[in-house]
Amino acid sequence: MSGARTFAIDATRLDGWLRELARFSDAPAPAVERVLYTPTDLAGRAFVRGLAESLGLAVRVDAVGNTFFRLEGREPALAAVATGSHLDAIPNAGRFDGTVGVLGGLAALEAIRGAGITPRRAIEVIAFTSEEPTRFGLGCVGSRLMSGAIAPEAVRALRDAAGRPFEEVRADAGFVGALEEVRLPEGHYHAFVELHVEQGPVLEREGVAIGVVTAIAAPASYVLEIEGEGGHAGAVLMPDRKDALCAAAEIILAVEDAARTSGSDDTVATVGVCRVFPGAINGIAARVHLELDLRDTSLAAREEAFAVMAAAIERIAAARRVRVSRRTINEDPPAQADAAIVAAVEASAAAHGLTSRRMPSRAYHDALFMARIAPMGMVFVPSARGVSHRPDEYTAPEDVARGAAVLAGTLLKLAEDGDG
Ligand code: HGY
Ligand code: MN
Ligand code: MN
Repeated sequence: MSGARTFAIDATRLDGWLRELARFSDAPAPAVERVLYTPTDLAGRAFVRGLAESLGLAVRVDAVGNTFFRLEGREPALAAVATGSHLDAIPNAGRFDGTVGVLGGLAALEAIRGAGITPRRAIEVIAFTSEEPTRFGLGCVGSRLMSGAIAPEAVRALRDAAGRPFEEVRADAGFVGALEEVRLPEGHYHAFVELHVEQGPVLEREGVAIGVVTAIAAPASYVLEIEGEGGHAGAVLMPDRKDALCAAAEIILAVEDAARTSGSDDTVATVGVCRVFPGAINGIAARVHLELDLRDTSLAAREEAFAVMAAAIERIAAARRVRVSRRTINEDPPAQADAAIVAAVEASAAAHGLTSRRMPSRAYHDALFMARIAPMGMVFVPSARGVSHRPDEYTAPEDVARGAAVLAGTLLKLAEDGDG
């Protein structure tokens, strides 16, 4: 059976699932917010689990809540093919980021079953835990543990903004078992393919239906603590100040400048969190907490940009007589998609009569870590106006359905692969 097998996915029905899931949110519609291990997260997970069970899929949940929906194959002993994405959503997000990969995966399995096909290898849809960094400051905790990209000890050391330990929050959410059990051995999966909205403008701008991801950019993130001297906004004259917020402002602009002038179009840097202490209108800022997100498709270019930022931070700290301490949250290498999977996605797109183009993913995904234990690929569908991580994030139902159909053809091709 070649990747030429085509499928028709009911676009309205799949969009209905996405709309239903978007109702599980801690933000007023159209915004979606579903933060790890909150009651809303658990309710969203329960909705998706109910859907998967109604499709006749077997369900397994691991110690951190990674959830595996399995369509059994003709040869259960063979390594399965996997797909999937995430259900959690950052504050003020939309209803497509991550969810298209989980619900689109379920729709793909339903289409395969509906065609009366039992694939040679089992196919699993994974809903990964904590793809977003919102709760504990680190993204992809579920797939990092699965792939061995993080030690369980480092996860046990995570604290949320209220200072609550990961283990306590996990237990309260009802997930049990040792973190060590989450790890999957190399070869556990024959292949991993993630369906995701592009979260950028390229496919829409070029009028292309399917993005075939060739690589996932290398993400890094850091915390900067800036310590100056507080004081009375009226009594301390300008030359005598060590204003942590003015130093932060200069650092943020230096970060932006280093990204803009890095020489690589793919260098992106963002300071998305800035917390000021004491945060009083008539109090000079004593301390500022910044969080920096830095990426590039090239590790060398990212590291070079970071070195420029670090030097600028040092210079600014000395000139303003403030202390800046830095903590690295993560520094991950990029991941390359597997050539055979790239070809399988392209073949499936062509078989469905769809245009496709190769492209990098500038956002990170669980696929970035699954690439460490299995050959990886990704399927992109267009994002309207390139928007994501915003309530007006949108992908037309027909585009989502086309992505799910191409995913189904790709998964089936891989599931018929021979060998181990
Ligand atoms: O930030 C990212 O790239 C992903 O959306 N978590
Ligand atoms: Mn996201
Ligand atoms: Mn995502």
